Formats: sequence, structure tokens, C-alpha cells
Amino acid sequence: MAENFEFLFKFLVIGSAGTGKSCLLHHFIEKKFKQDSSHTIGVEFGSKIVTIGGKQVKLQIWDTAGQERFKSVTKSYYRGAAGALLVYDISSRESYNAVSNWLTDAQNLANPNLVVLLVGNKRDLEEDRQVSFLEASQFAQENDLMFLEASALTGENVEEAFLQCAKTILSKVETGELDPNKLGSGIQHGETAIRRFQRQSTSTSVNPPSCSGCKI
Ligand SMILES: Nc1nc2c(ncn2[C@@H]2O[C@H](COP(=O)(O)OP(=O)(O)OP(=O)(O)O)[C@@H](O)[C@H]2O)c(=O)[nH]1
Ligand SMILES: [Mg+2]
Repeated sequence: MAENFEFLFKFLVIGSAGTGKSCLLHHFIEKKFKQDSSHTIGVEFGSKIVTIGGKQVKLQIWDTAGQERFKSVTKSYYRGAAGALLVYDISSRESYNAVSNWLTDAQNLANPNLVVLLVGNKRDLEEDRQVSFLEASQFAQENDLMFLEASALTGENVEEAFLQCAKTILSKVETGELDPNKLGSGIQHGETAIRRFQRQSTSTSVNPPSCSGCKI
């Protein structure tokens, strides 16, 4: 059965190994903590349809391995993403120190309009905190990133992270700053938009949205 959604956005989850990327994705999709999460081998995948500003948007999410040995595989997924969650662990200074390298890779390999949201995960580990909220938020501001702290354990801010990133992408589509018809934008028209166009085109003669991404 055809799924009803207006747009599809491709998302990446990147960041050092063990920061909780797979747990964040699992909580977003299953609404519960992933027990006994083990290192991701290469790339895993999840998807979910969300409602943003009254529109149904399908998020197609690529959860990448943080381990160095998978870098060459995971880097091939960067191109063609519309949004990325860049994850560090608030209880690991090392994972935070690596954020600027992850960001540089994303900026070099993904499309220049990639919307990045920095996530300080494991917010529940307040007693072990090694990175202050202020420090990370200043870094985010300087680098034009959105930022929040979350916990895949408690679920705090997990949905917000994905939704905030998607909301920003959608508003850029609506203002024309992002063009879904551009190859590699990481944005595709969904069946709902195509059907609406087909209805309109029986009475008008406007150009259709590009159909390169209609089949998913
Ligand atoms: N306390 C706490 N532990 C977490 C949280 N999120 C993940 N963990 C734990 O952190 C460890 C790593 O989680 P993963 O989600 O597998 O990490 P990852 O970033 O996907 O790691 P790679 O796949 O190797 O890149 C696991 O032991 C999780 O149980 C969180 O929000 N709070
Ligand atoms: Mg993982």
C-alpha cells in the first residue's frame, strides 16, 4: 500500500562510537530504550513518518558506525542527506573533542545545505558530566548548528532532536532556500504531493515536481 507523505527527508546520525546514536534512533522509532546495544557494523537504517506543521514527512534515517574502521563505508552515505544529528556523549570529553572532525567531514562530504543538529546525549549521567551545556552551545552557535541535550535512556528530547532538524529543513523548503528537485538535496516529494499535482495538472498546465525521487 502506498504511504501517504508529502516529503521524504534523508537523515544521518553521526558521531563517535558509543555516544548512543543507535539508542537514540531506536528510542525515536520504538519509544523505548535499546537494551544491550552493541557497536553498529557499517550502517543501520530506520524510518518514521512524522507530522510537521500539518504535513506528513517521512524521515529515512541512516545510523552510521562511529568506529574508525568503518569510516570509508559510512562516508559514502553522507552525500544526499538533508539533515544530520551529530552526537557526542556529555560524560565523554573525548567524544566532544571529536565533534569538530565529524563536522568537517560532514561539511566536506555532504551537500552544502545539510542541516546539522548537535546532540549532547546521555543527559541522565549528570554526575559524570565532562562537557558543560554552555560550552557545547557556544560551539554550536559559532558553527551555525542547532543544539540540544538528550537522553536515549529516559527519552528526554529524543523526538525533539529529530523533529527540530526536520522542521528546519521543511521551513527551508517552504521558503525556497532548499529545492527538493535538486539532485542530492536529500529531499524527495512523496506520493501525497505527486497525487495532488496530478489532480491539479488535469485543470492547469504547471510543470510537475521532479519525479526522480518519487519511487522510494
Ligand atoms: N546512560 C545512558 N547510556 C546510554 C544512553 N544512550 C546510549 N547509552 C549506552 O551507551 C552505549 C552505546 O550506545 P550505542 O547506541 O550502541 O552507541 P553508538 O553511538 O551507536 O555506537 P557505534 O554504533 O559503535 O557508533 C550502550 O551501552 C548504551 O546502553 C543514554 O542516553 N544514557
Ligand atoms: Mg550504533
